[in-house]
Amino acid sequence: MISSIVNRLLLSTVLCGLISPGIVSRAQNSIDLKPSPQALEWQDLEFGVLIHFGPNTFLGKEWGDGTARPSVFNPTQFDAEQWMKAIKSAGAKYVVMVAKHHDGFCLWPTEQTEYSVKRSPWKNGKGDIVGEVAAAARKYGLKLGIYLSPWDRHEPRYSDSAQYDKYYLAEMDELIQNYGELAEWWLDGAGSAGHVYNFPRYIEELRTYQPNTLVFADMALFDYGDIRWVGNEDGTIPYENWNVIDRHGFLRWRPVEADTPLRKGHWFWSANAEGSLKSLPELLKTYDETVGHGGQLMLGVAPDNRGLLPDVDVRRLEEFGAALRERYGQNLVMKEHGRPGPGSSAAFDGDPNTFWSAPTGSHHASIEVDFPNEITFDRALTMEWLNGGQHVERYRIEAWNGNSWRMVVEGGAIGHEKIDSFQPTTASRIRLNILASTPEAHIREFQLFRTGKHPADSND
Ligand code: FUL
Repeated sequence: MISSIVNRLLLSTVLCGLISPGIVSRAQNSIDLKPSPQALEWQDLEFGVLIHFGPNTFLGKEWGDGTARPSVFNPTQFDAEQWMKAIKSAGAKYVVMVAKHHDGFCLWPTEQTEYSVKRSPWKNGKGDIVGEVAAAARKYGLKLGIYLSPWDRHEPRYSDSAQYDKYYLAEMDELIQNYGELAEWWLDGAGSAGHVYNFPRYIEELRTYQPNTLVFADMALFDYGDIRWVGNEDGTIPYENWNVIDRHGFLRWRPVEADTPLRKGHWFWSANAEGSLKSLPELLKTYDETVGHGGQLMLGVAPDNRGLLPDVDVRRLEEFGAALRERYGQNLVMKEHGRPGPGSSAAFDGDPNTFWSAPTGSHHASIEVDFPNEITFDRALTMEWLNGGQHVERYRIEAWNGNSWRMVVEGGAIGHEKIDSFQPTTASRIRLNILASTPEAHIREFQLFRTGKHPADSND
């Protein structure tokens, strides 16, 4: 934290030094940066699912080398609605479909190559996986995103950057013009070291047809994606998590997404890998360490060679959704008739569309809720209203013990959402004490729960 404050001061000083005294201007620093409306909308989605399906599914591979014959692609029971139903049951809000993985095989009937579903036996070459997924996602109220791998191990033009840029752009044109509104464009960095892509041109094309789509990218691949990769596939976002970061000399609001597969080590389905399915406690821990650290969870699911999500995966997704609803569906502030202190009801109303604001320009403030009867709670969920920027740097959750405020838990950044878990605490007065914010804190929600599950139990 200290280092982040020092960095901000240093940056402001450096930038101010560049401005001549006569110019009335304000140096840009991280607290001045605000998210776009598109970024805010995307951050509210919180939980997405990434779908891998293709020749690899039929060959038990993770990375195809581009030599698989299209004839291997033949799902006999393909049903995109079965996928969406299961994904929806987990509580996800959007899906990202891998339209082309590194093997170069296209899951829509593209005009740009013969290496696609058109040459497969599936639906006699008349099928369109991307189209069916897009329709099913819409039917189930899920937003759609697309992953189009830059690295292409099949396409001969890949060895010529300029030629390949044209090819990628033409593929992209089909995907951004024919499948409705896209929430996210996924640029996977794998395999691309040393290859030069014309990303500014790709983004220009994307923005022309899809002005509201956010671009996900590893910063090592592409300097100015809208969403940053967390840097691991373990399903954890290191805490603290700040939305504004500077990588190549300019600050940007760039929220983080953590992608992790439902089956450990498997983005694609392969036979006899049920043992790698993550357990429910593992998934809940992942949720708390991604969404609960103010970022996005992107969970990978893999339909099998029938074209269906395997039954065990479907059940695990359903259990995950049910457990999340059980854990975070019963806010004690509402259920136990908590009475917010003066002026703070917007933070306690269970409605993330309203927010409480600390006095303008303040750096600390607190909000309190008291209950007609004592409550026992062991988890808290706090959300910052980010439209004005990310402000909270340090806070405590405290309980009144009859004489004084006792600390329950202490944290740094809040951001979109912070989940805290602690030993059960019983009290009738509880407060969120903002110890430091730059400038004033804006709190959308402060919720309390009794779950009976703690980090130490996570792997039971
Ligand atoms: C990685 C890829 O190499 C994996 O195959 C998978 O697509 C994952 C989501 O991203 O970089």
